[in-house]
Amino acid sequence: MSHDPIRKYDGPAGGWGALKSVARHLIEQDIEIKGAKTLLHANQPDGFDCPGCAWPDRDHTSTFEFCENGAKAVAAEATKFRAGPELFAKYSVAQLAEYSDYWLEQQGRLTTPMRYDAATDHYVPVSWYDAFALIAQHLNALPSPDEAIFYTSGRTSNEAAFLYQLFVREYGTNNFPDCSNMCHESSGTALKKQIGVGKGTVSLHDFEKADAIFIFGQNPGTNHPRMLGELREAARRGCRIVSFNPLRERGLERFADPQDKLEMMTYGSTKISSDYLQLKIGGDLAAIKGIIKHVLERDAEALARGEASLLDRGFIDGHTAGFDAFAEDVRAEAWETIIAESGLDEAQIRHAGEIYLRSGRVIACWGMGITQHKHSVPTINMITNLLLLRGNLGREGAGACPVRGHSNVQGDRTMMIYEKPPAAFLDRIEQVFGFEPPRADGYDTVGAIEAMIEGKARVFFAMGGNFAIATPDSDATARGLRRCDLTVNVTTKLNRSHLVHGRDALILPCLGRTEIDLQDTGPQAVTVEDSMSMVHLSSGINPPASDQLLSEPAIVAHLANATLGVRSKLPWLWLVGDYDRIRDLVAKTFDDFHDFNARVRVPGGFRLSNTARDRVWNTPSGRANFIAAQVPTDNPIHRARRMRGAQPVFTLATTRSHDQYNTTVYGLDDRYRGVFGERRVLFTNADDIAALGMKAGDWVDLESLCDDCVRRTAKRFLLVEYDIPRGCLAAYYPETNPLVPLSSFADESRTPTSKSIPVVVTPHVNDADAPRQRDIHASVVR
Ligand SMILES: Nc1nc2c(c(=O)[nH]1)N[C@H]1C(S)=C(S)[C@@H](COP(=O)(O)OP(=O)(O)OC[C@H]3O[C@@H](n4cnc5c(=O)[nH]c(N)nc54)[C@H](O)[C@@H]3O)O[C@H]1N2
Ligand SMILES: Nc1nc2c(c(=O)[nH]1)N[C@H]1C(S)=C(S)[C@@H](COP(=O)(O)OP(=O)(O)OC[C@H]3O[C@@H](n4cnc5c(=O)[nH]c(N)nc54)[C@H](O)[C@@H]3O)O[C@H]1N2
Ligand SMILES: [Mo]
Repeated sequence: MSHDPIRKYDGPAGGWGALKSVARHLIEQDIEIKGAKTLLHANQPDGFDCPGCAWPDRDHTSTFEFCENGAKAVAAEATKFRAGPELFAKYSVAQLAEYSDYWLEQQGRLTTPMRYDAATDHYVPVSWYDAFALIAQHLNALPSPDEAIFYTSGRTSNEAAFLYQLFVREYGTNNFPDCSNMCHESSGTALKKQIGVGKGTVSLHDFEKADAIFIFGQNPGTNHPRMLGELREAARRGCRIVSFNPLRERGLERFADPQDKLEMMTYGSTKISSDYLQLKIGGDLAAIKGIIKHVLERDAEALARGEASLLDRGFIDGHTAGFDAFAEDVRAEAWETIIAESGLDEAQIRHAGEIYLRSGRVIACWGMGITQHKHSVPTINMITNLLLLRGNLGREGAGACPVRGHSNVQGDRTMMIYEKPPAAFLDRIEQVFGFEPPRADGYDTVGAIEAMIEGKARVFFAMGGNFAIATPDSDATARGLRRCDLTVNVTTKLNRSHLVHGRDALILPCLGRTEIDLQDTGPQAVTVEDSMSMVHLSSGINPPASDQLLSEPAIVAHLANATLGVRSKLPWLWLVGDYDRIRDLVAKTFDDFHDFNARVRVPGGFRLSNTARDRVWNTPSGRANFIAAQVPTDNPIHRARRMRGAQPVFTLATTRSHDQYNTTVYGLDDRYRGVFGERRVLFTNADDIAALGMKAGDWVDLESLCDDCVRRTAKRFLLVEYDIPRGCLAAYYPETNPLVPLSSFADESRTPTSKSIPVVVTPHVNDADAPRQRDIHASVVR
């Protein structure tokens, strides 16, 4: 059957499949020659930072590192296609909304500022001058600056982010929801209170020295393909790689490096994970606590035999607090609970514990499989507890590695795109810039949606991203956005957020990373910070997609100028004439950025300080904290199961396919998972399919369960048999975002629980609610 969307994929990750896929994407975007040249400048000293992901590269000076998904991100930006005024003249907003996210993306780069015209339901061209005047008029008419919201996605450069937060704070609010709120907020929250810094502690060098790498809830084959290169090297020298993932992910199993001629010629590959633990969705806290329980039991036995402790007692005594209470809590947790909640058996957990004990240096990596649950913060605390036991923090070859998503999401936060700015930073702003910044905390992503729904926020401005569908509870978010007086999106490509808009709406097209950014004093470079705190320059090499595009820093400067005028303390337009001037202000604001312009020009850039890495603990106790946590047995999933009795309630994790970048759908395949030409799939255990009385290939509807009694459904998904534990399901985001309740988020970090949604599965009913379309690949908001 040639149209069957499900075909088993037997190859490794990478390999010829990756090369073929890149060639196809370049051809599809009609950019064979320019595209190939563009690719050679990704992550080069004189080139641009790859807009794909935040994984670092060797000193940012290495020879070209091949990355299939980086290539797709570059191709998507360098495309020949244009979404210009003709497109908007041809289609009304209502008509555009009928098309899928994939189709919207395929229209190409935005070329012209556009303003929504309610009379015709079309976007029409607007001058930059009028666009800024309109925003200024709305902002200045608000009774309070706190009624405006300023979202940021993670591609924004340090320079743009710094100016943006400065403008917004001078305007008068800390309403900075950002994509981080939905991403690694749980990591920042957990690490900050535990080790005093909210970032990872490792560098690439540590990957060369580690004896074991534990990977929790991350799919590097798709989302951080360059990480596979490091893992491959590590595996080859005998480092144990232990993966914790409910799904079998090909990239964690085998990888063929397209740069290795022998591996390619012989169709060979390298085994990545030495051990693969298929735990239940949300089972990580239990599994890690079990590993720790094993370690403590073995340590007690060793001590009883009169042998040396298996823990790093010197480190625990000299650097940590709370060990005794923590150990007591671990001992009190029953193995039965650990086994039931992790979905692993005792032998598997003890086996992982043995690997940990036998490895001198251990790195723990994690991704969205860890951060998007109700209990994400304690889970990350548990990962860190595990590291602390044997001093696996702040020394070579060991440490914590939350693998960041967007290419500058970490830098944006460093620049204080943050709704809860610390007082010391605000004091510094006041001292350096002479205005009084607002002191009250602002809205995060969930808070911003609630405020819009309640009418407490009336202007929504987005620096990048796709707020309408990246956020939880798509219908609720749409209601909020539609209540606004004005919605503005600074973006490169047409997306759903342009179509779910306020009474007034603007689309402001900006330059991408790959493009030459020409200002008064010549072409400009921007800076970004990768997942391991390295800051380096990025300069575009392609001519802009249209001569009407402005850079993000220029957009902020013009907006500030239009809104604040003579009220402002800053010479906005002068600042963007030369980005060195912006970097000088960054240097004055953050001590870590001293001599910014000089240091960032050293090839490879520089690394920001990280106190935890130096074993200095910026916590109230002055020490690294062991933090005890119960294995949760009363989460929304447990409650939903109790309520439903006999009807099976599944735990749904929403995840990325191989052909997407968050809400950007590049293609309809998910090669490594064997899915082709279809996105509405539901990965399900074969026994669960049988127990439902259904068969693979049937279409089903999903309804999520939440105690707020709102009915949330997502319709028409194809049942696909997959190697995943019973009771667990996986499907793609953003199609499943309507199922994530706005009120369901992680404790402390408020990250939406998009990896653990309680759902029931029923046969598909073809009613008016099902995605109609032109488009089965579905707009999630209609
Ligand atoms: N090509 C590409 N690259 C990307 C992105 C993209 O969309 N496309 N997105 C970027 C962004 S912003 C981010 S944040 C990162 C995201 O990169 P990842 O962190 O890899 O994100 P996901 O694909 O959402 O899923 C992660 C993995 O978690 C597993 N998982 C689900 N639930 C659980 C659980 O309870 N426990 C465990 N242990 N595992 C679980 C899933 O099976 C999946 O393998 O990638 C970045 N890079
Ligand atoms: N259910 C579920 N929901 C999730 C997640 C999940 O795993 N499951 N993951 C969450 C995570 S980790 C994240 S980070 C968020 C992502 O949320 P966002 O960051 O809001 O979404 P993206 O899809 O990355 O944004 C894509 C859009 O950014 C614009 N863009 C691209 N490049 C540029 C640029 O250089 N400048 C500007 N101004 N715009 C640009 C394009 O117009 C494109 O349409 O989604 C979150 N939502
Ligand atoms: Mo992310």
